[in-house]
Amino acid sequence: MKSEILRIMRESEKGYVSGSALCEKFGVSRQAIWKCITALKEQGYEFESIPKKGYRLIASPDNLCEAEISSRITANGICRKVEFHDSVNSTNNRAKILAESGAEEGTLIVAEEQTAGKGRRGRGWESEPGVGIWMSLLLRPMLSTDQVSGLTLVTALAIAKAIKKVTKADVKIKWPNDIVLNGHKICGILTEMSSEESYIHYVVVGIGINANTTIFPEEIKNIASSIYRETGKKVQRAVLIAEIMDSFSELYRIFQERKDLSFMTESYNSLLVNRDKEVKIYYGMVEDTSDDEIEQGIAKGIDTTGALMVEIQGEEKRIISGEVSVRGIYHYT
Ligand code: BT5
Repeated sequence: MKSEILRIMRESEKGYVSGSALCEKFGVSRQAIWKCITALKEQGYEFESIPKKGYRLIASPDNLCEAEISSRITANGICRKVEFHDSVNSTNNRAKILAESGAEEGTLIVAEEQTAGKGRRGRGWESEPGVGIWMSLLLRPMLSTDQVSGLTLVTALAIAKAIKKVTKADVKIKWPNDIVLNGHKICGILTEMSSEESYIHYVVVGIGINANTTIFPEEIKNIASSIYRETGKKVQRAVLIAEIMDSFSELYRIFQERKDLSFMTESYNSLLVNRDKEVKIYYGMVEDTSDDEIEQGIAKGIDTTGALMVEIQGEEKRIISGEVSVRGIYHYT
């Protein structure tokens, strides 16, 4: 009921919603509505209440909770259900458990803190509470297994568009799974799949965004940053989550229809941070691999399958994600 009350208040044109209208809508007593409003106030929401007019929402805190997120999610988009945790080991792990027990596509797991956030290939992901967006979306896509890596690119573009819309920040994409701002990593994506031969049981798309982080651990302080650190403006995390769900819904629908990325290669490539720049390709995925495992070339952009085209000694080579790590020559990007 809390998320519905918030949604109704946000959508109400004049801003005021009468207590009796809420009672009627939910079929409950005034006392029950008042209790709900009091609980919301305790969570940091501020309401103005005027006799005969009703309640008006005047401020929402940046606290993540099920009601705050659900009340902002668009009804006909991909996200059907939000499960919120104060703390969880990894939202991807939680999403996988739910997927195994039959949870529907569009289940979104969001956590305030992850105690064992994961990056790719066993790497860790710093997920301190109160400042980030740590979430995973469960998908049951109508795609073949070799098209699934495209979902990471679809997600990256959706996130970049949403961050641009909400914050106006000039974010870029580092192929295949990072979003960068001013050359620093502000977001990473971890896509995991469960499949059998060519049949996909489910895909979990994990998204980690440093929204309002101010301090990073020593090991990542040179590469990582947050939207807040780069723009000086705090992000209301639930607003950004809802915007990401909106932009993802649209791109995901088209990708499933077309089965390739031709519809978005242009917009993706226009945001590619190392387009037309020199990159090193590390075939061992680690940056201290021997010289014969490294190639150098000019990144040209993605093709319709999502592979990165790199010009190496005059020839274009398709680099497939999952096999390599691509870095700039002098810098993380
Ligand atoms: C990624 O891996 O970038 C994927 C990160 C996905 C995190 C989300 S959070 C919600 C969901 N649940 C999870 O458990 N995971 C997903 P990769 O490209 O392998 O990058 C990992 C590397 O990024 C680490 O080895 C660090 O160097 C760096 N790193 C760790 N934490 C970071 C942070 N908060 N911000 C920026 N960089 C970080």
